[in-house]
Amino acid sequence: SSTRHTVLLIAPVLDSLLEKLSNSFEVFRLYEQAEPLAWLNQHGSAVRAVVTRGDVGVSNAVLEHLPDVGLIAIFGVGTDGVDLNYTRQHNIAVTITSGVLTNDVADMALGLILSGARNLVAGDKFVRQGQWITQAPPLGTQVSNKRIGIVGMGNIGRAIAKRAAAFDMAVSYFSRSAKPALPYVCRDNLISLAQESDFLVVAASGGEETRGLIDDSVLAAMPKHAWLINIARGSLVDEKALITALQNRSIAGAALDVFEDEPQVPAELIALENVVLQPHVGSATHETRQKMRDVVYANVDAFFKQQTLPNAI
Ligand code: 8YV
Repeated sequence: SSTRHTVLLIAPVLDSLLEKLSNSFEVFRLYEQAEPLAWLNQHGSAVRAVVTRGDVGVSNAVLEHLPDVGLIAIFGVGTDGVDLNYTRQHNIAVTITSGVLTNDVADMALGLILSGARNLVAGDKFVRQGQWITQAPPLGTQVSNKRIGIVGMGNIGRAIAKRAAAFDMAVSYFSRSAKPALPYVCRDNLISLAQESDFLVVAASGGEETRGLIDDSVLAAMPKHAWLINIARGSLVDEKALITALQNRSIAGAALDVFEDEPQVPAELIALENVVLQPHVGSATHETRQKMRDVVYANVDAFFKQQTLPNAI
């Protein structure tokens, strides 16, 4: 009915979230509008809450058409797709799905380390294509007891460190703030961290502050046998420089869940054998996506009930 609160969905999310929201609110899908700008001009003033994904965000150009918006509920934890200066100035609350996806993303980081170093993807192909019948499988690289360098020591970085410690790995990290309570070695210099890491794992926030953090100089500092792992944001890694390093074998390989221009993945990366590629699925388990759905819903619901937002940033 016309008395229902209006929610604008910027990008597709879990079907059951759309369903749940639609049961209580008037939900519009901007991504299904043939003329998004015309739609915004006509209906934007009715929108009170926006729901979007961590990997998509919402542009100021869209927000400028929503004079009454008071909430951006993110399905995910990354806020790099939202201009937080703009939302502060315009009194727009932002919520994220904090807590629920940490373990899955950390699991993915360890999975990528093992996939790369232990040739899991190549080994699968080796069996399927019948090479095992006639050839000895290639040797991999040991993971246990190696040195892991973690870029970013937030919740996800810590969960990766904990798992790495169980593999008897030596853990060091680079972070915007030192965490003296943690039993890991803190490096204030990314080059030093890169030099001493057999596996360099990117787990920091995206956004302008960290854009291109892993540049040619960091890649050049990595040992020749080292792997780069990225489960954070493609924006943190200079993809061109990475491709060059991989082609020149100045590093051993890369295992990547995220890319600069998703879902586009450069043909040069696809052509390389020393690369493991995943379609941004760090948080993509049934269990976690349902929890993310419930967190997003709870925040939208609280907003319209004028209650405290459970997951405001
Ligand atoms: C995405 C993520 O939100 O948490 C994040 O920031 O990148 C992911 O969880 C996910 O791709 C949504 O589909």
